[in-house]
Amino acid sequence: MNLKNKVVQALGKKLYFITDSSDVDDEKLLDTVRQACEAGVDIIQLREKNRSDRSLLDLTRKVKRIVDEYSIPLVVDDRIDIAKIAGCGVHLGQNDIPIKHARELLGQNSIIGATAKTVEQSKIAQEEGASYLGVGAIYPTTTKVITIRTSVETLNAICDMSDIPVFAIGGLNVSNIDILRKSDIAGICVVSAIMKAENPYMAARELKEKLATF
Ligand code: TZP
Ligand code: MG
Repeated sequence: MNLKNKVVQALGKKLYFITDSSDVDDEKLLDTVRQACEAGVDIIQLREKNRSDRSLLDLTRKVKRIVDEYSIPLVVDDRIDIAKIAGCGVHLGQNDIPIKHARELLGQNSIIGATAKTVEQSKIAQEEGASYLGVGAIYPTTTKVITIRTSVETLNAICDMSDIPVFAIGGLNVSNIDILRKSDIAGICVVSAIMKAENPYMAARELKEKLATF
């Protein structure tokens, strides 16, 4: 077993929460972020597609203040500039600035995540200095995103070649993650399973508890 898997085994699978405030106001979004932190999510991504630069920066700073209280890392989707100003990490897709340039701009200590759907994309992201990979969509998703499905077989192949943590994403919830039991993932990413839950705290707790049995 390599070092990555030893660390995952020792610490348990992680729960990575991604925001989407398309249907909620900022007050509700910040409350959901706090509930997710209270429930013990391991990392949070601010994924907000329809905001002005200023509004996104303000929101990132507000979310950063909350996650800092819990020592939970924050990454912002797409925006290396906002990440640099707000002092958080960044998550980049295949159409965003390449990982190597983000690494040059943000330095060695920043979290830089990469979306990868194939073994080839995963290799490149890793070689360019990605901190982790987000792989999916494992299931169809109701979240607004342009994506294609990734099979569990491809996910497993990516896990096998990867020395950095691999997170599965896409349509995952407490009822369907058993499909990933045998995968060497670092954890799972969810948007709607927490964002759209009536009780985000309980939803995150249930996911954490289930992941603890993996
Ligand atoms: N990338 C692939 S699927 C997805 C992203 C951002 C959305 C996941 O959202 P949900 O609600 O957990 O399916
Ligand atoms: Mg992107």
